[in-house]
Amino acid sequence: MTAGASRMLLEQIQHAATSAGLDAVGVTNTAPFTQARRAIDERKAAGLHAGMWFTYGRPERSTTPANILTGARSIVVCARNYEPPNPHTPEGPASAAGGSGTVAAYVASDAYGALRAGLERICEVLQRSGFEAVTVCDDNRLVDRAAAARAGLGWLGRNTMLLSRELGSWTVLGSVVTTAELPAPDQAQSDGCGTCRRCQTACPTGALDTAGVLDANRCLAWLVQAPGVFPPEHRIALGDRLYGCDDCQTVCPFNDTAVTPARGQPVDLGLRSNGAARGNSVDVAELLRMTDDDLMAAFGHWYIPRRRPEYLRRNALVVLGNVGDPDSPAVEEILRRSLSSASDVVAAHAVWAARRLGRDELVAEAQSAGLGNHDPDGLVAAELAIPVPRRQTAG
Ligand code: B12
Ligand code: SF4
Ligand code: SF4
Repeated sequence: MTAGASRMLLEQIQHAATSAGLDAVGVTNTAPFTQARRAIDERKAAGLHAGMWFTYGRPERSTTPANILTGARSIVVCARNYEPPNPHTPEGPASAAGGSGTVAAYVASDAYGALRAGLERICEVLQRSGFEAVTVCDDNRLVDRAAAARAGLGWLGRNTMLLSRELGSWTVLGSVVTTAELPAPDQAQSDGCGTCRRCQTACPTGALDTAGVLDANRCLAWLVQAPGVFPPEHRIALGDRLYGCDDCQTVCPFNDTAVTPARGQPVDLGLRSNGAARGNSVDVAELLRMTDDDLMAAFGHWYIPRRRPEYLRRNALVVLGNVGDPDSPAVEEILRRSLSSASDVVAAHAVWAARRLGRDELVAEAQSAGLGNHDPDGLVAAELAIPVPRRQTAG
């Protein structure tokens, strides 16, 4: 392809991206992402990946884009902005007795759906011109942030987010890998963080104590998605977060000035049909009353470890302990029901929630009724053995 034809094709791509509502587009080559590879290897060696698979599973694959498509020459990388979280969520079930759980902003809007649709449009443009093209978005085959940084969409901040002066970090990222050779000048942006450390200070668990290196063992965004017991030492820090965490972004000064296009109402992700969730708030008591089928119908599009509803109930019980009304009959009913659950994960976290709310008598009653009789992995016994600081409630 001549340089002129290649530039014209890029213009068509940019036009397709803009008309599909994408907010930034850049191009990079398909050379391996060696710095990302090194970072993954180092984090794995230090155990900072906490057993996560994703891009950590096969680092050689996720950092070698040429493997995605035979003959690949370029990567078109795109960003799609989404609405930042509204801390006050006026429409949310804030007065719910069980408390209101918050959901990260990227979940409360369908940013990935819009991004994927835009990437498909770019694929069509390339394919019409006779090139092969595949989309890769939040996929284990590519390190999205490293690709975006190399394509000039921003720099990697101390919170590890891809950060742009224009868009901030409320973006999701995706790429089109293609056999077309597109102009890809070196346009990596310089670090804009300067002397700022706000994200590191704001992280409730110290997961960013080393700048630019995330310790997943302490990151709440991972812990709500990880299988097993929620680490007791991070339960109070979880606060009201049911799914995801936005703290290291809400404090970022570049997000104060970012251009966030108004895109109308948050998308109904099927959460509202049952009344349990509105905007980015979820009524945790109502969630805990749901059957497995209802819970998966409402929240099954989230990453729930091993597709087991007990893990979302686990998160909800920690939130209930942190923000629920200890005197509410509805909370009492949920605690009783959860303490008698056939799931050892649910029963174990119900022990913590009841004690955190100062309702130790419910635990004692449940023990008389057989709590812990089915405890193959000793989860309930372990909970009963640990001290739980009672939450101080007003009045
Ligand atoms: C695994 C994963 C996670 C894990 C681990 C995240 C992590 N930091 O590794 C968990 C579950 C914790 C997670 C959480 C979130 N995630 Co996530 N996640 C991914 C995934 C699948 C892979 C990330 C990866 O490859 N990590 C490997 C490490 C080595 O990469 P890195 O963290 O970017 O590391 C770079 C920096 O550390 C930098 N660096 C190294 N040393 C230093 C030193 C200094 C001083 C500095 C400044 C930088 C620096 O270089 C490294 C290599 O490039 C990607 C999708 C994908 N396929 O890429 C989405 C992705 C990164 N996640 C995304 C999002 C939206 C989130 C959340 C905001 C969701 C939420 N609200 O809960 C949080 C943010 C938490 C955070 N601060 O990162 C977006 C990020 C978009 C953006 N603008 O950056 C992505 C790209 C998904 C997507 N396609 O849009 N995520
Ligand atoms: S997502 Fe939350 S817990 Fe994870 S690094 Fe950011 S502030 Fe810390
Ligand atoms: S809060 Fe400050 S240090 Fe952290 S990513 Fe934003 S600008 Fe960089």
